[in-house]
Amino acid sequence: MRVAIISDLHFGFANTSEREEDSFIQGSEAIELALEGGADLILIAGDVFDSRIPTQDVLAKAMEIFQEPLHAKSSDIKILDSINKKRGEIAQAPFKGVPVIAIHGTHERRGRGLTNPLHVSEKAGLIVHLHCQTIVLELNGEKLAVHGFSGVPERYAKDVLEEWNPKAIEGATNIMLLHQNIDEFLYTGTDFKSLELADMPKDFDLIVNGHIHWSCQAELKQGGKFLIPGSTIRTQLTKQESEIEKGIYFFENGELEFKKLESPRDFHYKTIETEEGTPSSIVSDIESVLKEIPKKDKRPLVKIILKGSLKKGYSKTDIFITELGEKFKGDLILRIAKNQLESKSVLDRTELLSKNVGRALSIEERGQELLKMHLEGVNFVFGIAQDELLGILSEDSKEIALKKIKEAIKIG
Ligand SMILES: [Mn+2]
Repeated sequence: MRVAIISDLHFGFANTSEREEDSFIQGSEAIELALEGGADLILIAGDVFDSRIPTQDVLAKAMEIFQEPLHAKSSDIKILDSINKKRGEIAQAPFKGVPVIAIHGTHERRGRGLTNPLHVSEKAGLIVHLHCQTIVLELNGEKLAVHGFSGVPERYAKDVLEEWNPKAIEGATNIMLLHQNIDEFLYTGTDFKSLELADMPKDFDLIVNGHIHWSCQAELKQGGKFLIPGSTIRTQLTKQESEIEKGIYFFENGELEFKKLESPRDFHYKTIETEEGTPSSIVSDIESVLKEIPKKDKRPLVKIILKGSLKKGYSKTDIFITELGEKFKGDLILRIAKNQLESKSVLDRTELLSKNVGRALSIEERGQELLKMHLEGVNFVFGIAQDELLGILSEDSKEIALKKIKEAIKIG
């Protein structure tokens, strides 16, 4: 059985910006590569959508992409069995073509009982969605068990995984999908323990983790391979992202094979060091770097990191980034980071108050940090998880959030 593995498509990422079509173009290429590459089955390890409530336009575009595997030549995969998911709950339409099985990630996760966009896609008959569930498939006498562990708040990941306790199905190839932080691949610390490779269940042939956007692999001590496929789109313009290629994987006969995506924009990550620089000297340094970037039909992404110090009397706001962006708009998409530039200006000192400078946090993590900071300020005793509270707040249900906080205070 030839299995295609994709992750973190982030449909709808950078909506209403110059990159708004990228997630669809790259996601669509990923699905096409899987089909052209002869996949019998497509697995997606979460963050299919960039938001928990995508707009109808985003939903429609994603659904159009998911029509492709439905119309592909049937791979004749049969469902043999399922665990924690009733047969009647499994969408049948995907099995008329090349089935797509997906878990939801951090970006799609909603509060308990609320419908996320993967539930919607499943109800529409486009995909099979798994959360703490297993589906056992068969093709030409070969058995494959897919175990899905959708994204859960990091601090509960270990407990939820232990409670679910997935077991490898005997006589089958076993693949697990999850979408969490994994300690060994984290560069910034968290105040709680993430899952580690040692926490992965044993006797699995392959464990696929989404969430982390750059691809890497490891051999598990308890046996089996561990794969992070990486995202199909660059959502964070980090140095690491500039050093890797975007693509999908195939898993067949125990071997992994990488296929590169051709549609992603080139991404250049450049650091400019300056000592006692003036805004005009810095702008001319930036311009000379930008002039060296090869032109492409698809405008490359360029991230410039300014480091060093500004001459006394100048503020970072004197460096006119918008004008530079305008000037090079036809050739590239420019992002400039000034937060590593030292300034003696009082105005800029306020930026140092931002605790998160230099830390690669997702928007959700930033939200959680902020919420935590504020709640600590009022001596709030946690009877309710911040993650849950943030989830409720981001759904705009202030009344429910207040009710939960009041309940929590009573318990506390
Ligand atoms: Mn992601």
